[in-house]
Amino acid sequence: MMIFNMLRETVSQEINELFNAILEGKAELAKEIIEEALINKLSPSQILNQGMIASMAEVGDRFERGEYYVPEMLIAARAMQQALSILKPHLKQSDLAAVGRVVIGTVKGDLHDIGKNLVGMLLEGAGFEIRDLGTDVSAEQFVEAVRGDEADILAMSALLTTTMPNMKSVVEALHNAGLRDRVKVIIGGAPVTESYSQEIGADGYAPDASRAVKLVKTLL
Ligand code: B1M
Repeated sequence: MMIFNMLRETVSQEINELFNAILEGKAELAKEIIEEALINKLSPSQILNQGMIASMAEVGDRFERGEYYVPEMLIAARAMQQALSILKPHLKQSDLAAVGRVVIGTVKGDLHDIGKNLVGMLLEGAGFEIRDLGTDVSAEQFVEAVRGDEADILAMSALLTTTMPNMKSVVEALHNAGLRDRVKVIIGGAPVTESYSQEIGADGYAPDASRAVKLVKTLL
């Protein structure tokens, strides 16, 4: 019992330290803690969800309360990106040959890419071939990528209420290009909802990266 309690304390201490390292933008420290946590057999999903994603949510809350400004958000985001690169190999679930092609990007006007990268990483880990168009992707760029890559899935991310409507423009552009029936469209990101997905005629919405993988598998 005593050993079990000590183990639980170590786990929560490492998660807390990781949470704070990302919050304070300490990339090197965050990477070291992840390496240590993996050695101590913490699960990659626990590290990701409790230590990293929770920390970014706190960054957002501090920004809303006026305690953090854009530079602090940016520094925390950099720490998060670098820490993710350490975790990436551990998020892979299979080494299978590609089971489908996914074109992914963050919509026009939007520079947030951590959630989008995470979705891409987990899909790649599940055996999908990913073409990442990056951020601030126009409707024309999405359409051209679908046409050229013969993608099975078009995956769009938006983090701002002001850029979310650009998802609708992409669906319309696909219709206009005669490509809508050739590809399944999925959407996600903090302000996005299931009902918005239905409203714009997307094929599905996922609230997080692991459910995006499940959704893609279901759609294909
Ligand atoms: Co900005 N930002 N930001 N930001 N930022 C938010 C989104 C905000 C909610 C903060 C807040 O006020 N609480 C707010 C948006 C408000 C709104 O629209 N309602 C905001 C704002 C206002 C802004 C600026 C306008 C600030 C300014 O300049 N005054 C500006 C806009 C710039 C632009 O894009 N044009 C801005 C800038 C930035 C930075 C550049 C500094 C930085 C981004 C750096 C980067 O991404 N490389 C940043 C950050 C870091 C954030 C917060 C703090 C964290 C976002 C994040 O990475 N979360 C964010 C606050 C928050 O989200 N609570 C905030 C972690 C990530 C794993 O979660 O991306 O939600 P998320 O992804 C999730 C799910 O949403 C889902 O899966 C992931 C989890 O598994 N998901 C999908 C995401 N995409 C998906 C796609 C799918 C399926 C699921 O299928 C295709």
